[in-house]
Amino acid sequence: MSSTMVRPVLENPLSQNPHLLSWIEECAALAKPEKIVWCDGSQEQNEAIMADGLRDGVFHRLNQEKLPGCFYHRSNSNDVARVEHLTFICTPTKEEAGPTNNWMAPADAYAKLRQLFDGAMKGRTMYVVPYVMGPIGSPMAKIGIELTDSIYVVINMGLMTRMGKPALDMLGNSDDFNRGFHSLLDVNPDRRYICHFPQDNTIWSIGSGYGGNVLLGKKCLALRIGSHLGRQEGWMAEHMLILGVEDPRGETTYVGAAFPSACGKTNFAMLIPPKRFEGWKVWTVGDDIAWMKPGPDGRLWAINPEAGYFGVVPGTNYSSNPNAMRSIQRNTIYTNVGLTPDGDVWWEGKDGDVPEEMLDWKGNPWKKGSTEKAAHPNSRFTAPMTNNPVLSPHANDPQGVPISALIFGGRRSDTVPLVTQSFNWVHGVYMGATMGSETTAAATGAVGIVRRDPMAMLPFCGYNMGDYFSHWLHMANLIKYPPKIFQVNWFRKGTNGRFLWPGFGENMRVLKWIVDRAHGRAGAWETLLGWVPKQQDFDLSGLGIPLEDVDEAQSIDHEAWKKELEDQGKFFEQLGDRVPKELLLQRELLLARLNRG
Ligand code: GTP
Ligand code: SPV
Ligand code: MN
Repeated sequence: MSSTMVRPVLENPLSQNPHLLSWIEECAALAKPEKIVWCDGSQEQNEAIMADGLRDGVFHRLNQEKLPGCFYHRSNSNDVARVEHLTFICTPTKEEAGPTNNWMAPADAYAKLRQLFDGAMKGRTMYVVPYVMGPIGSPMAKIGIELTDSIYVVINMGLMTRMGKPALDMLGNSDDFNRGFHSLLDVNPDRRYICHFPQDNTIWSIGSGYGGNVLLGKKCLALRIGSHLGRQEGWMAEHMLILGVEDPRGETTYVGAAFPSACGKTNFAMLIPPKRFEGWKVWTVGDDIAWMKPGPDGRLWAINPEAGYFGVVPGTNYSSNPNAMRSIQRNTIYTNVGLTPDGDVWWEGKDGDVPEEMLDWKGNPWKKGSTEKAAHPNSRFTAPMTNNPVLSPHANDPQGVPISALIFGGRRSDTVPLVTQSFNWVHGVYMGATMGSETTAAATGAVGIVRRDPMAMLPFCGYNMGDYFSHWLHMANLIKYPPKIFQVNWFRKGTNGRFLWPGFGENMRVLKWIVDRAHGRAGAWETLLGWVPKQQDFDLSGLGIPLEDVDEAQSIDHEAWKKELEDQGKFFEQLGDRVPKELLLQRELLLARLNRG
């Protein structure tokens, strides 16, 4: 850094780690904050920082009788979702980032962002946020330090990660930590970049204050940098929920499920089985991210690196997701929802009456009957996982949980059946790799467009997608008892545009078949796409919808699949010659089966 650098005062450093201190000094010399505050994670300090946030208007206190410990935040209206076009993987060569990622040469990215960071924190406080991704003491856990000038980030990191002193204790004097550097700058989309430097275990994020762009432990470290580390170290970082299904005998089976953003992970992870499934229970281990590593017993073990939920608010209610509702009644941050005159929150799809008037997510007056949405479609809650009534007793287990099944699920109005089991691991990897899904409000850009989103990782894979597929194939060699792989689609629609499958709690029926199959105790028919449930093995009693709808949700439309395979072919071509041959052959095989049928 420049020789004119002033040594900023590091008041009461909470660590004497020389690598950490010199890096903080370097960043502070660039961003020039007025003050540096170390976050220790204590309740007292969190409260003091929240008090500053309330004073500065970053947060509003909600009605503490209705929502104790809950606060409200509005982000800038130009800054309400992840920005995939401004997210970069900065590897030494473009080839390493691959055709699905935006790429900048590391030197260019550092130079460009250094200019933006220069003086970005003038007159502001820089918070040092130490955090652990993963249960404390887990051999799979990783440490990150985020330097940020956003109080919103500090408070959210406190809910989403194991934040504070334990992270510094775990780090000791090691140099092995993720270096995250974030500034709001002027929250201008023209000066907004989310840059990842996998080779340096470094993330620089500037110009945004929103979710996945700035809570650097989440998508940036746990997925983009994590996937890079996983490939090097023989594990997997996936955009997956983890749940445990307990059967009436008390046996719990763990599954991981990858659905793209806003496609049902939080809902599935907190599922309450319908009445018919008396004695069954679902436990949440995680709702967004899984780190999975082969264990000494030959099984695949998974931890949830996070400690909280950053969940989609609209559509959440006591019938769709009662456990989420119960999780957000206290100590929760609400971002970009509607605000009622009595300090309560509201969103489209909430239970109860629509308020006569309120302020919408932009702060504008809103009246009942308005055609504008009161809550932004990507409005979010941040809640500690300890609020969840069905939090798995293993959520803090350093060893994680053993995974018996992996599920891929996109949002598809047509073509993809309700549930299919792959023939084997390679076929399952092919199913995941070719997954398509309609885009949602979780990222800026058009909504409802089908795009290929391999393993729900299109926006999150930190290296070449072809190499990522190879890593998936390679993992089978490291796992003696690999999980069975399934594909689901909760979102298929009938001719009149309504969902054919009721979804939510009723997904338990599909989940039970998956669990039974994983244990080799349920029947299945072979179809050209894979194994599907036999009628007698798929419990539909008391479902309350016409069985023809279920048949339609499960149907295979050959013409639609021919089109689907064309699209998959184009995608593979776009990915280039790094796509493993096995996957190309899987597509050829399916095409041959289709053309014969
Ligand atoms: P991210 O946090 O963005 O990664 O999203 P997510 O995958 O956790 O999605 P979430 O569970 O928040 O669900 C997103 C949207 O999908 C909500 O509007 C839900 O109401 C809807 N949804 C979830 N599960 C189902 C389902 O089984 N059927 C239908 N029709 N909709 C669902
Ligand atoms: C997603 O978009 O997949 C999310 C929300 O989970 S964010 O943290 O913004 O990435
Ligand atoms: Mn997500």
